[in-house]
Amino acid sequence: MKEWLAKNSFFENILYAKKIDSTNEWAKRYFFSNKSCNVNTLFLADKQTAGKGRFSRAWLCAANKQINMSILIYPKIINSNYLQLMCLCAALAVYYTIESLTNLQCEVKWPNDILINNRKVCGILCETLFYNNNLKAIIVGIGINVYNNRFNEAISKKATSIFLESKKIISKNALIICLLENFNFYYKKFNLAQFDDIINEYRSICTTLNKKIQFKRANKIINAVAIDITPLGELVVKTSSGEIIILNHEEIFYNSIYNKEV
Ligand code: BT5
Repeated sequence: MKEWLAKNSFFENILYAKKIDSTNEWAKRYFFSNKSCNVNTLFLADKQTAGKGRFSRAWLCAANKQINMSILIYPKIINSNYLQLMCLCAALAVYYTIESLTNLQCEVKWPNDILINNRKVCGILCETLFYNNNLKAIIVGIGINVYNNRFNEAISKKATSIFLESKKIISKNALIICLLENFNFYYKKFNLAQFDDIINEYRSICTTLNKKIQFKRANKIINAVAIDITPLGELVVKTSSGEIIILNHEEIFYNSIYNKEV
């Protein structure tokens, strides 16, 4: 696969580990020890011992069952305002990859959770990398549950895998190759500043739109309806008191019960 990727993807550099703490942390360390290199690099690991989610949460990982990857990229247009758009590119790429290789119907929950039958099959974590106060690179971390047939109790009610949903063994390599092709497609659009195309496509697959949601603000739980996605990928919601609010990174919930996170 390494040879295929080197020839056919935009990665000049592909690194693989059997076991690592977190592919995002590995990419970060790599960036800081190769500051002048500017080479798009793909990090893949069979197991993560300290996978990270958003807001310092844990991403749980069973050895060899999941795709754990981080993409270290140096976009032509580099600006923190567009970080969310890059996450949406990754969500689009994962969505089309799972749908095309499995025929499963996925949902994209804003901003970048991929769900099947209301359970999370993939999480995405994008991080910015600064050097000398300048934003230099972005890490797009993608975790996909592929072969898991059970989950740790803490997440057993909200996680799923491609295997559990399809009862099929889909090759991880095939998924990774398709995912990189799809990501490259949206990444090219990003570098050409075709942001409207990205947002319009994202709007068409994001099932959060028109849904009743909840989020937390100043320790209060607010009920709202999701009404739009802004050109920068933020979520526009209308609260039950009629106020329009723009969310850019808050966690949102579909259920009326405010879930406790691990
Ligand atoms: C995410 O965070 O969904 C981003 C996860 C990104 C993981 C990838 S793996 C490769 C790369 N290297 C890393 O270290 N990270 C990235 P968040 O929205 O905060 O979701 C985390 C929450 O999802 C947890 O608090 C759990 O409730 C749940 N969770 C944890 N592990 C899970 C899993 N394997 N499958 C489904 N849900 C999980």
